[in-house]
Amino acid sequence: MRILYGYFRSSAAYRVRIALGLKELSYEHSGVNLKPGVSEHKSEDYLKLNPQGRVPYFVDGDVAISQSPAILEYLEEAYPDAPLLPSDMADRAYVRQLASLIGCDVHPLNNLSVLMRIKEQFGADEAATNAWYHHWIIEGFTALEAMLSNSKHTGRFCFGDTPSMADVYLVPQVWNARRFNTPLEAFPTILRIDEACQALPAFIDAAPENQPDTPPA
Ligand SMILES: N[C@@H](CCC(=O)N[C@@H](CS)C(=O)NCC(=O)O)C(=O)O
Repeated sequence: MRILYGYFRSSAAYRVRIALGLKELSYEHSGVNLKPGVSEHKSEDYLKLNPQGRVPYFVDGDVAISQSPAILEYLEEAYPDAPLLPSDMADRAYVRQLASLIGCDVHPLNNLSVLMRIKEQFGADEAATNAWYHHWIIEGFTALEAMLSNSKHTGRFCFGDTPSMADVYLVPQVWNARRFNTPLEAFPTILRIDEACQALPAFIDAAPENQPDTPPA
């Protein structure tokens, strides 16, 4: 039995949902409400599962792990069909480079707990918090756009014409950037790839607006 503990708006859980969809792996959804004031991720029960108090947390039979990069690598090894990494070692490193730019250098700075911390510790108001958010997205996407627009590997997707781990990281970050009204016109390659992904069922099914815990509009 597979269970994904996640939150509709969590980019890290969104990555895992996309990968599960691309690999056509069924799973049960367990909603963990991160909304300030509700904070189910800090509840005693959830902390027993994941002491870090973050989502996603993934269970696959006897395997139980947190951290989306670890979950994605696990899925890739355990379920190699519909591979998300290329067969060539150097190509795999390239795809991981794109994914890491987002997963290590953009997303952690714009996480809920970081945004709340700059409000609490430095008194950042909404405008300052948004400026912080936009800064890190624009810095990361500027580099990513340069990599993608100059690479021979770029096709319909980040690497060739089938979705890879890089697209799994990219699409949730673009969704999140739009949520915070980040200007994205300077990133045509990123937007083109995002659009190509949005046409695929795995990406549509994984979208925040299509989750069981999505609040009604
Ligand atoms: N590096 C972790 C990051 C997980 C993470 O920060 N998840 C966010 C949602 S995207 C979260 O649970 N935030 C709760 C908090 O910051 O308090 C991963 O990729 O799984």
